[in-house]
Amino acid sequence: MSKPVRVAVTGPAGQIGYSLLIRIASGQMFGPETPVILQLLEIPNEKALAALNGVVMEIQDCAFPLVREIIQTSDPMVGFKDADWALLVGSKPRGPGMERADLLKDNGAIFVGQGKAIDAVASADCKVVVVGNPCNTNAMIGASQCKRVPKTNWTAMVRLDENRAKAQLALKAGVGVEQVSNTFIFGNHSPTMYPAFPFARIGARKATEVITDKEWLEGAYCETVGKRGAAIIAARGLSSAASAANALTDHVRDLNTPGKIHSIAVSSEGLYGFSPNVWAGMPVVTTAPGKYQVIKDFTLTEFCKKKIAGTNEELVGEYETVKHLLG
Ligand code: NAX
Repeated sequence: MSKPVRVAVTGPAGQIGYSLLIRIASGQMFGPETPVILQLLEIPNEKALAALNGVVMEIQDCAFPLVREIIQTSDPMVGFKDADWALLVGSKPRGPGMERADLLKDNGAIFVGQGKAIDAVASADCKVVVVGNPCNTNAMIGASQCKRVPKTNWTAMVRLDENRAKAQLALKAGVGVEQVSNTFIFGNHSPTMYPAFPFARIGARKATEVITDKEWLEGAYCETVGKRGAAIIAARGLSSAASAANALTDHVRDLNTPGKIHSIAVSSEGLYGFSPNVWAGMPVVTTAPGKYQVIKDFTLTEFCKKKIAGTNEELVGEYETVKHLLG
């Protein structure tokens, strides 16, 4: 057994939290040999804290052997104390009549506070994953507050989009998902994202050689992946939760597994035609546990450039709305 990993989770009483905590506690995220200390940070609201207490009772009732301790708090300085990983799931949902810009500003303020708290009390090498939307821009805001924790330790989650992209290609080709690889997501976690099918592979072949219906790839495929979240809300009456928790488990596990090739949203540094100001989904390879490098050598087709320009425009708009919050 290795040393316990301290995992801070925000929004643990929410929908995603409910599925996520079981995955962490059972060993699916950090492996069957790694004990965990759960540091659960909710808002100081009676209902949310009571719901969190119920979730904690359920984790206790699972009698997971890897769980060493569970901390429940509404104080970020306690929630993030010495955290090795901080999974920032909690955020304010978009209310009726609320403009996207207001959502960006309200959530931006949350990530200013959490970024400062992480920098003050988390482990100096804490890995931070942002799920709460708008996740790309929230990660940019949070990372900008940090002087001690490196910016490259902050990532945002586009893995749910990658998994959706993979599943849609497998369905169309009539193969198992295990045959599909390199389904990279470029850009924002929003309908403007680009699931870059020209780089995808099905078995040993390019996906575009197996699926030759260009109109479907450029049209229905991109649209289905981009609008999958809305389709789930329409069908279920609630947003994606179990699949989001699963994707976060994949994100963290692959980021801890050297050699894994996957998509995460990071500071773009101007790569692939993105503005250097924005945080964008990119293909990366994990180089060491928790460390990655962006894969820079994919050649963009004209269609790729057009799609990246579209999602970049939206990200630049988000940056302009929140730039006064950057540290
Ligand atoms: P819920 O509304 O069910 O739960 C959110 C929880 O966060 C609540 O318990 C709330 O009290 C808590 N919370 C709010 N502000 C907080 C703060 N400052 N500190 C700590 N806790 C706080 O939402 P849920 O369905 O769990 O979704 C959570 C977030 O994930 C949303 O922003 C959602 O948009 C986002 N998603 C992101 C995805 C991605 O791929 N990046 C996909 C799934 C999901 O839509």
